[in-house]
Amino acid sequence: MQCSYLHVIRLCSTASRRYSTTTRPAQPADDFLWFPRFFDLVEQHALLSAALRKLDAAEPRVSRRRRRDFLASRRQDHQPKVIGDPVVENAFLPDDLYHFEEGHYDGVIRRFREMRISTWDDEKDPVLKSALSRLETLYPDASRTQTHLLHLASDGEIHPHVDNVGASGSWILGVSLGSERTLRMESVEDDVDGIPKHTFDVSLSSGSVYIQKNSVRYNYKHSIPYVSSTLGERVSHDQRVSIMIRVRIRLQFYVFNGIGDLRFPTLKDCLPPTVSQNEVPQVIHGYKNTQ
Ligand SMILES: O=C(O)CCC(=O)C(=O)O
Repeated sequence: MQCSYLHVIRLCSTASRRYSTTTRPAQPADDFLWFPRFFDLVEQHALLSAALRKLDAAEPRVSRRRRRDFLASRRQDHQPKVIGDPVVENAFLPDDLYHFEEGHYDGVIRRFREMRISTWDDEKDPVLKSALSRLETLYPDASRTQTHLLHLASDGEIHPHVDNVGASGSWILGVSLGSERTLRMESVEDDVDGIPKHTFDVSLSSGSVYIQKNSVRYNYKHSIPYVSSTLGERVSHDQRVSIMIRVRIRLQFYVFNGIGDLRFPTLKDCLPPTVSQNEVPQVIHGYKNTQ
């Protein structure tokens, strides 16, 4: 498949607070990659169904029963299951049939389900298998990774944060499936008015992939706002699932002190050498391990 790759769309200089496509912030261009149409519809369906199956299986029995009853009544109403549905969002059931959590334990995410996975149940599905292998070709390096699934409700949102620097390494890849949302990136560094010095927005349509690494991963907060228009009006969304792949922190971060004793790493040890202490992100967010 033809895979175009662009760095960013809509960059914003906070000097004017006006969005422009010409103002480039100091560093992110090489450290933010965006593949707007990486997966075709067939691959999106395979990835989304596999992700929903995983998330559904982890829910309380009562939620699973409600979904089964809903699907049975839909069959009785002779509503056909749509095969090869071109609308990926049709894979979702109504919001109230999922057990969305109201708030993340650190307050960053609202109205969501999430889980960490180590395997896919449908690994023999040839479409899923080839989609996952193609995705691997985008990984910035061959280090070990960890995978999270995150399902946002139609009214779900993610507040600005930098992913826990003690929990994963220098790059984060996100696959978007379902409703299109906006990813907002804003520099940790503020200008004199306390407003992020640099921001840019990226449109996350279904089948797109983005990667934030190095300077962007450590020096930019990311968010998925509920209000996504640049003019501030509310735009209605449907549900969205993201598959988040993170590189693991390497064990070399375990350090020895001067007399050779092993000690556990501190936050400072986990930062790459290029990130100085005054650039340590203010907002730290980590995942609850649900598996
Ligand atoms: O869903 C996304 O693309 C972003 C998820 C996110 O912010 C996170 O997992 O920390």
